[in-house]
Amino acid sequence: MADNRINSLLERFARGDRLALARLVTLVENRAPEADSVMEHIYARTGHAYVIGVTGAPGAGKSTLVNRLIAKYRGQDKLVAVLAIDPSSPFSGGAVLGDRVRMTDHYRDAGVYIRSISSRGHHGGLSRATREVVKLLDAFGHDFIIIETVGVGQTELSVMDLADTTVVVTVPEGGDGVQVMKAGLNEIADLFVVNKADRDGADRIKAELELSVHLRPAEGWRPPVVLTQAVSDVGIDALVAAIQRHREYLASHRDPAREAERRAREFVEVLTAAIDERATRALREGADGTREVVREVREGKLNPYSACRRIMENRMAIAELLAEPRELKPQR
Ligand SMILES: Nc1nc2c(ncn2[C@@H]2O[C@H](COP(=O)(O)OP(=O)(O)OP(=O)(O)O)[C@@H](O)[C@H]2O)c(=O)[nH]1
Ligand SMILES: [Mg+2]
Repeated sequence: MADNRINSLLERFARGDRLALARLVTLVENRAPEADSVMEHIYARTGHAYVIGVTGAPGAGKSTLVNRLIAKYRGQDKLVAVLAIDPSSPFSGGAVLGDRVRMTDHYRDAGVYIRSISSRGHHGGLSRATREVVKLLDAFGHDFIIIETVGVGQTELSVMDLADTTVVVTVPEGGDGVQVMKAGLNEIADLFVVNKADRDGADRIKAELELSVHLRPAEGWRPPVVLTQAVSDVGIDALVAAIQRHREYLASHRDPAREAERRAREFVEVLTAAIDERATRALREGADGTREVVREVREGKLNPYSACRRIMENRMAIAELLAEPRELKPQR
């Protein structure tokens, strides 16, 4: 039954049905039992999209800037998806768009897909959930995927690992350059934007950032600093050009060892999460080989370490922990 529903969603997804995309995103974000099969199914179609991360202090103008970027890429006939990491809505769970992205001008455009994802409540971690949603958006055929996240907090920032180009947005306000250094944003930046350049002090923070860039090794990529006024659509072409230059730099400096490492890490994460999920469910549902041990633990007769050893040393118990969920309940 469930399989039929998923198959029909996947078929519609392959035909470009945005409702099917939305359903699959929800399913993957919520770690539904079918999530891994969905990922397995769509994986071969990923690898096409370019991922841009946009981060910076609250209110720096990230969303305004993202709106402008969308307009530029739509002007090039590209398909664009935006994923807003929303720390302010722990309960929306991605089903409802957060207020912070509602301001967008592109709601009615079928070439733009906008989604918010809550930074809270992801058992397997926000960066994993985001990576999987990004892969879905990629497989769907988006050319650009823009991830907007507030640059405070490790959880929110962890998603910037997924970006090919990370744009750090600053403003001329007092000491923002120093804040950027403190938050470690300068280390992840491939590109700096000084937005609200209509205000005083933009040149000063630009100089500060350029100075910090010169502390980087000379042979690597040197993040450029771009002045923008997102509200008035000023400087956006320069930003698009800078992103393009970084993209070309990456293409001509590919690092196969790092790519291999990234793939291996992803695999370990997917596998350990699958083991974790299965084992947790089996223990909760009382798989045969573990029931007695769990009972003794609950009664305080067995400490968790001895209990763990007893399970680890029992191949049958391990096999039952990792069995297909449906195998747990014998059908009679
Ligand atoms: N003066 C000026 N104001 C700007 C500029 N760009 C954006 N703003 C304003 O800054 C405010 C915040 O803009 P947003 O785009 O919502 O900022 P944000 O970084 O996405 O905010 P959060 O998502 O809440 O962190 C809005 O009132 C914008 O109109 C700019 O270039 N100059
Ligand atoms: Mg915003």
